[in-house]
Amino acid sequence: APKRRFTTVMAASGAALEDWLMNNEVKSELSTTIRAMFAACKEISYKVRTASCDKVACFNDFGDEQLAIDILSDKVIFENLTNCGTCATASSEEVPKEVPISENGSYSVAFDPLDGSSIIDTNFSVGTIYGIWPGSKLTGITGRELSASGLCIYGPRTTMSLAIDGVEGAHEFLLMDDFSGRHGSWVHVAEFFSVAEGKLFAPGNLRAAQDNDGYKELIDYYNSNKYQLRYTGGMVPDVNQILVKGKGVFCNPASPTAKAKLRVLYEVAPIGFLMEAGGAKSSEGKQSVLDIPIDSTEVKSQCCFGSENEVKRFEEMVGVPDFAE
Ligand code: P6P
Repeated sequence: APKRRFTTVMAASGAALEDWLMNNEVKSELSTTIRAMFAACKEISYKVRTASCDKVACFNDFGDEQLAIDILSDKVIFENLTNCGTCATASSEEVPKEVPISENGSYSVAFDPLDGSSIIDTNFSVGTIYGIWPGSKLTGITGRELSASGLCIYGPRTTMSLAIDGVEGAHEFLLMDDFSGRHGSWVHVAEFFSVAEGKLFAPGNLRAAQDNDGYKELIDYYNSNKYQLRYTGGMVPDVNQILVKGKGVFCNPASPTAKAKLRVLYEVAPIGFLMEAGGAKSSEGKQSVLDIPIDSTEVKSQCCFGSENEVKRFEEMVGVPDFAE
């Protein structure tokens, strides 16, 4: 497991985000977009801990009931990206926004501002997921073309897991926070290059096992081989644990009555890019999730992320049922 370099949240000894981006020779326009996402997530980290998580009796463009914090998080990200000259944005909370094409914008960002917000009231960890693509298109693309992707985890600590095309590994940054929501700074504290075999499993969409025999057999295999169950229902911490622990498997399969619910643009592709950069494998049942054509912002897919053997087991036992959307 990676050696962490911080003793307390206020005394991390890693490189500051800006220095780390420069040391890794990240192109300035990509660096600007990445830093905008870090700034937005820092603000959301504060708001998640202070804003109301009441339902606001309104629904997003996809019919999901929204919480005040959903809308707040979406707004914070959009504002930070607009200020940094992004070409286009697409949020899982609303129909794609085509921001005015900025004269110096080179990237477009798709994001799920607060994934798992339905479990905020239980005080479970939630997160932000984002993918940064070159150019101004957010459809007619695949995860293979990603320039960068990240996961921010709002848990007991706020951390960001980030992968950048051309920079080896997945990287963890800690928000060294004075908890004022204004003065915290991001420092690099760990890097991940491999996901080994290990008996930790996070089985999503469990109801799909009722009419997906392959999935039922896979769950039976995990149980009879004494795997550790580690599942909260929040995709961000549930997949991030596999990077940090360097082992295990997360899956969210489909069935005729429990269709694929995770969206490729906002969740599956950015997470696949990050996990594969961190040494994991990914699959939608027969191929890497990075090869799924993103023909619309709403394309959904089953997915699996984990060590090579665990992903292979998923492909052999679950595969791509003909009903998977
Ligand atoms: P299930 C949360 O709403 C979410 O989109 C993901 O964060 C999470 O992995 C999934 O749904 C949970 O789905 O069917 O396992 O409860």
